[in-house]
Amino acid sequence: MYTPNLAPIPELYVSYESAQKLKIEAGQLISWDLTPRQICDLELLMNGGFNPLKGFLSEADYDSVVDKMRLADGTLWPMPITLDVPEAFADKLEEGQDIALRDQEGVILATMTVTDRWVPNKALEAEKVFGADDQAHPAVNYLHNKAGAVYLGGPVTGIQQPVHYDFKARRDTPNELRALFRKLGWRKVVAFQTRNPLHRAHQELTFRAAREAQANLLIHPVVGMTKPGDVDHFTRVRCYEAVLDQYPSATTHLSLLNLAMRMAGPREAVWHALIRRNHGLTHFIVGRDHAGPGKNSQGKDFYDPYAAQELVRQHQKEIGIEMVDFKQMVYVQEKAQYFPVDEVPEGSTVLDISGTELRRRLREGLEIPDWFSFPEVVTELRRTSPRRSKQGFTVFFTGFSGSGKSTIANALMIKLMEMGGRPVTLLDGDVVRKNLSSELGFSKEHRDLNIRRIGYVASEITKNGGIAICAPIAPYATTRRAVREDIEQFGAFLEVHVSTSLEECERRDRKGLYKLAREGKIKEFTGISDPYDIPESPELRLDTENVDVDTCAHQVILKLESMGLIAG
Ligand code: PPS
Repeated sequence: MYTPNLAPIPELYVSYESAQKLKIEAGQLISWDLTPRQICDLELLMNGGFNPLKGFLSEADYDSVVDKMRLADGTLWPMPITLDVPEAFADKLEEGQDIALRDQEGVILATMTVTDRWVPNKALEAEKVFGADDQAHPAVNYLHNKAGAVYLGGPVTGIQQPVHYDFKARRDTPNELRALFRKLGWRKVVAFQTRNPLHRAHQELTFRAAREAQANLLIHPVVGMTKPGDVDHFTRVRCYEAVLDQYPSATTHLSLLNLAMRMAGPREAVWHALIRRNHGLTHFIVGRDHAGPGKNSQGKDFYDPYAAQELVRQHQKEIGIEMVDFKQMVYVQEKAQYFPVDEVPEGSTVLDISGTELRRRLREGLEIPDWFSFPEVVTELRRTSPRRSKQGFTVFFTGFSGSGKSTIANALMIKLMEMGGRPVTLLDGDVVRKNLSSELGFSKEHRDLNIRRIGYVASEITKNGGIAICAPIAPYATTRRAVREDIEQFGAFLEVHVSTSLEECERRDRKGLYKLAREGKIKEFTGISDPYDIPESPELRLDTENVDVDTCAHQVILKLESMGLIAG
């Protein structure tokens, strides 16, 4: 049943000569600049990783995939692969029209014939595909806050692969892997999917899986998009390379997969298995909580930790790949060895370090024991995650005009400069509007643009080890969240709600703007004629009434200390 068919899989690329011609013709077409996630999807569509898909899903396929994990013709396919665009772009198109798909530098990667265009029911997609319309789920958050309002569907004609400048030698298309397995005579190969660095528990799990299946091993980490907050793929690949010589080289291969994960647990596991089948694998490891997104907004797991195994088990025949399932691996002290949690000898001492605990230890520069990981991996991780007191961070003040944001932000900046150690930059609302956003007004669209610009600058400062202090009104919760996500990839984000009431701000009316707003002479004025979403759970809420500026700024310093961001 699982004997591999290693014949080449269909790709969507045209020949080199046709591609050269098509590229010139496609220059005349309306073009869509693909988002990072769409580039990942397109690469796997074109190289056969998403076989049997021939393009972005049509409406009928989408409806069927969302509803029952199958294309309209009944073929198993659990994940909607859709080309989301803003309404304004979709309005320019006619059905049947060809468009060019470009990467972020403008290179034409493919053309697509737009056969379908529709407005999806995103809440339904969230419920059905991800199990809940809860924005604590990264893919649901993406769906509602990043993805365009309209989906386009239609067949894709591949012109060229997306360009990668990193780890070129470690990237293989499905057909390259199939050819490699043919060449090596590997008839059985088990894939290990991962988005984390490899520690000893993973190594033991992969050894056991290969032994159990009597198969060769493909370490097949995802380097496209993973869960926000994960260790970046550059660091991870250096970690994988560091432990590769712990594996028997004659039976192990490391290959990188440019997949954009959705963290959809059970459905994602079925999808991963299909992708691995397309890459010529015969076996696939599914562990505990495969592609789990973490906790929902009620603090509970989105999926049962073994639901993914169950769903893959039900479909493995149809997929044509055999699942190798594993319980969580834990370290048994007395045996100095790893065991699946259900095989631990009775009465023994079990040790484990969770992902959260590992991140804490790295952040705080604490010991990471040898039984847990390899010294080379720990060194690599420490290089990219210096302890918190050495990392950059952003303090983001939000509140009404005249609430005191700028004054407190200024005081905080001076205090931090007095302490020294890291460069401090203040991105004050008014100052940013003069220098970065002078052409913008106060519509929702313009405010969002303004805040995203501030977020972008702050994320660059944070990435490079500095302190960014931002002090705009930032009235919209979704925009604040997006900025938080951008920044948290690189360092801590401290949201400070300056909670001075509207009445108090209006009473102070330091710039005389509230009077003008009441008179209707300033339109769209926050709190008067424009909304303000009160932050639900900021890291700090400052009440400025009857508290002086110095005390407010000091409260921020204390909070930063408690978060380990500045040495006490
Ligand atoms: S936003 O919503 O975050 O983009 O606003 P921000 O960039 O912080 O700019 C706010 C400052 O602009 C002045 N101003 C207005 N604020 C709110 N609504 C309207 N319509 C408006 N028009 C001008 C106001 O002085 C704000 O300064 P602060 O420092 O917040 O008092």
